[in-house]
Amino acid sequence: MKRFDLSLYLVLDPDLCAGYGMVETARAAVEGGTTIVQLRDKTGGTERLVETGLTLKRALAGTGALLIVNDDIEAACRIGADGLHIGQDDGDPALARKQIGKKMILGVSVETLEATRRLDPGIVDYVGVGPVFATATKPDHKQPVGFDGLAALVAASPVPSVAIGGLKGSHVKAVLDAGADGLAVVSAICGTPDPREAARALAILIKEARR
Ligand code: TZP
Ligand code: MG
Repeated sequence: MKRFDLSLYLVLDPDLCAGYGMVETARAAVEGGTTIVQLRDKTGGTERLVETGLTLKRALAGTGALLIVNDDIEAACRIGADGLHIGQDDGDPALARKQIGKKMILGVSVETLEATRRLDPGIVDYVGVGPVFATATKPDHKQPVGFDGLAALVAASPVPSVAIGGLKGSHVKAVLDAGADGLAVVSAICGTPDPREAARALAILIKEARR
């Protein structure tokens, strides 16, 4: 089994990162305690994703934080990312696994118990579970699952899980109590005036909740 830390998983959004840019936001967030950074940009196409991803990879080198690319297998491979994340509508995880090889981390989003139970732990390394709450960051999101739904999905998952959707500091304890291995956030870090401090505050809450 691969070893990685899902504790504080930052999903970058180009609009919400407009102030500092995605690379600076990620760098600051990692200084604050973010353990994984996902490059998620649905607007620019593969070439821009590769360009940003290569810059991000250099920025994160030596920090211990992992770089995951959303959706785009070609970009993930060309960047030499640590992982790929796909949703339920982004194709078959088994096919993605074949294309990215054995070493890369593969994450899959799940919203239902059926999809969670179908996961093959020989193929998928972690799940993103949610949305826990409704969020303006992803207007087309599925029905929110709440903390009870989160707990049920996490319990059904054969792989580690990270919760996503409308999460902020006040939710840390309930998310970890539901059994998730970490929190994935966009606006709670990207949309703040000080991403380093926002990440630091979340990382402290996560550490405290685990005591
Ligand atoms: N997938 C499900 S909800 C979501 C994604 C990418 C967006 C979460 O954004 P925020 O700002 O943390 O609510
Ligand atoms: Mg997707």
